[in-house]
Amino acid sequence: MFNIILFGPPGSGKGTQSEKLISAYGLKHLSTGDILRSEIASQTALGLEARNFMDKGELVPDEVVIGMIRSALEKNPQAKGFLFDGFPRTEAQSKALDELLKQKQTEIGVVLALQVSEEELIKRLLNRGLTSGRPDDDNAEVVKARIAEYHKKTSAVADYYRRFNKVVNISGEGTVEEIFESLCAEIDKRNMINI
Ligand code: B4P
Repeated sequence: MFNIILFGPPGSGKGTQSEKLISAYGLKHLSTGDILRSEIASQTALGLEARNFMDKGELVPDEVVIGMIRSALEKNPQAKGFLFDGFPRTEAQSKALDELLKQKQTEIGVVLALQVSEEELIKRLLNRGLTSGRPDDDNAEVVKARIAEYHKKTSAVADYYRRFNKVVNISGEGTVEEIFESLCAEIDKRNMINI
């Protein structure tokens, strides 16, 4: 099994690149943002709770997202590897993920960290807000709150995995294809042949 975390601030291209990576490598895509949006669309209790946080640009509580990932891992015993997109977002989520993977006798192979300037992030998210219908994208204050939340809680995830030498920084500026090639080069170096 080879498991990847695609890491970066909101708007850095995680969702965009994940789509390409899962089809190139046959990994199972686990995006906590996508799962939460689908819970909101189905108006489940979890979705209604999550919405209160997401609409303000805040992170959803750790126990909620960790529970979602635990059940997604259980539902996919045959996966040859997972691509985690938007998870983990706190140090507590990172530790919980390591524990869940350990129970499956596997681990994170690499954390690919997309680097994008704050100006570009704001531009991309507000631009997506024009068409996405996502309430967290169409308001500059909420977009800024998401970026502040990233600095306050999520950047610690990269620090955590750096202790295990698992983090590789990748420029997230340029064309989608150029960034995809840089990501693939790092994955290929790490022997995806093993999966
Ligand atoms: P996510 O769904 O993870 O949203 P995101 O970080 O904003 O999206 P992403 O980074 O994938 O977007 P992309 O760059 O692809 O989270 C949403 C919310 O859910 C969070 O704020 C939080 O409340 C909650 N949540 C999710 N996971 C959680 C967790 N683990 N714990 C707690 N809360 C959690 O796309 C951005 C735009 O850039 C797109 O329009 C795209 O077309 C464009 N773009 C991409 N690449 C580009 C490029 N190279 N050049 C120009 N534009 C580009």
